[in-house]
Amino acid sequence: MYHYTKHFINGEWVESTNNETIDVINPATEQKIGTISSGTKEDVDKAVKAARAAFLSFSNTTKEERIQLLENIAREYEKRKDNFIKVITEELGSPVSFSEKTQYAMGLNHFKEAAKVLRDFDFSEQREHSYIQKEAIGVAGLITPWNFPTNQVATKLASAFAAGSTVILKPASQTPFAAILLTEVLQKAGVPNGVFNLVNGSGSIVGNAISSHPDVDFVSFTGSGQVGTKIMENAAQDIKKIALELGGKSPIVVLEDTDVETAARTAISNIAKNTGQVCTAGTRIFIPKAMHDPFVEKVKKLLPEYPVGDPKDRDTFMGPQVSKDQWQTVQDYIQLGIDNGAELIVGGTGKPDGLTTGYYSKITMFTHLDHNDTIAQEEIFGPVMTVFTYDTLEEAIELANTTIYGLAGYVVGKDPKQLANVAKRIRAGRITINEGKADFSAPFGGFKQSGIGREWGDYGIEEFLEIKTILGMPK
Ligand code: TAP
Repeated sequence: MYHYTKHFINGEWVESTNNETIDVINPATEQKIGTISSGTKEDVDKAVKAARAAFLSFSNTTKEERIQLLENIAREYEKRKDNFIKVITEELGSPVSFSEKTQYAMGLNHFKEAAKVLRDFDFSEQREHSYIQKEAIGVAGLITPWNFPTNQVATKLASAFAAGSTVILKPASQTPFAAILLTEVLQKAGVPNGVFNLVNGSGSIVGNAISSHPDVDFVSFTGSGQVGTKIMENAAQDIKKIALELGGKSPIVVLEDTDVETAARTAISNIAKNTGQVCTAGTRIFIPKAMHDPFVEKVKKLLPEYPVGDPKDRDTFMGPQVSKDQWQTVQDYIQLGIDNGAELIVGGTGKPDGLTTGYYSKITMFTHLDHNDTIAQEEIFGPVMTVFTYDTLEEAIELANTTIYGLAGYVVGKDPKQLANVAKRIRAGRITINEGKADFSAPFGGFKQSGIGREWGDYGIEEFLEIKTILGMPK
């Protein structure tokens, strides 16, 4: 049982100003695995004060000192590999193989990448008549979701530290323990007192206190559009800079030269990965009309190769939803699809056979529905896909772009010209062609209602910087 009733402020674990706690549930067992403190506005005030006091010295550290710090963090993180995998599997229900290859690895890569990028990063530039200086933005508030507990936190921390900003982190209260383990990593790596502060608690209290705090200079948020709007409203009161990484309803465009097995595997793995709780998941697939029936048959045939079940089992491909609420949300969307007359290819409501305990959903695909239907337009954040056919690529691209979101997109096929053409025309921040190797130096973020700003690599560092122009600078 994990029991953390303290917050990490100014380099030490301190008592919360509130005795109340929040229970954390393992979604695979439905059992309580621990508690965290339900922090308050006063706890946030203390953390902001510590971050402000540490800012002057930390923002004046050299680039080399911060590279060293990021490398120390990566080293300490690696030492705790097994602990990270265990904790993420327990609190999120992420299958152990996914916790290792993706969840754990992504967190590590952000620290390594920031150290690498920093070596060639220029914080100043001499122009003919001006000197341009980039300097740390100040105190940053980081508010993160539960779906990638180390990735979401690490990308923000790595960029903040690389820039020289100090932070207050509020992780999602459903998955707080990976962030607590990360706090141990940062302590051991020698992050100076006050540079990193952690306040646990609910979004409506702690998150709200951070985004409305007059002494927080920048808020970097990842999560839902509704909360993103609230953060924008709060930030507007004192013209605080914000970066928002919100939801998506990403398209997968399948070209006619694609073999049907590739199309079916791309579809299933996209929605089943992390139980569909992925902001970049491709959830609307567009396939040539002639491919529809073979695609449906192939999906049915391949589905047993993607087992749903106990996250501790190495062979499990898909675990449970993160919580009972999230499970209910997914069920409601599936029921809505059925009620509106969409046809089920696989899946449906209820739990998969034999899984009575745990918040498990079925991998679900719908076909023969209208692209304007709610389940084709709203982010479900579960293993649910909608299938559409097209006659011409023009039609596919137009429908792919008919969404309020613009986070990601996928193109699957062989013809290089068509692949590049479709990739360039999807209005979204990250397009993947076929397998598309991961690149932690490439910017991550969305168009339209998928967000504002970019994370990862040098673009991520830029978010934590202010730009100053000096005219008449003595040379
Ligand atoms: P959110 O409610 O947006 O939660 C994300 C983070 O914001 C959590 O740390 C949350 O705290 C905090 N928060 C909640 N209310 C806040 C407020 N008023 N002010 C400041 N911070 C606040 O997302 P969720 O409930 O976890 O998931 C709901 C939906 O959001 C999902 O179904 C999915 O569509 C979307 N979502 C998107 C993403 C990405 S990566 N784009 C990630 C997760 C969820 P607590 O949860 O601790 O209260």
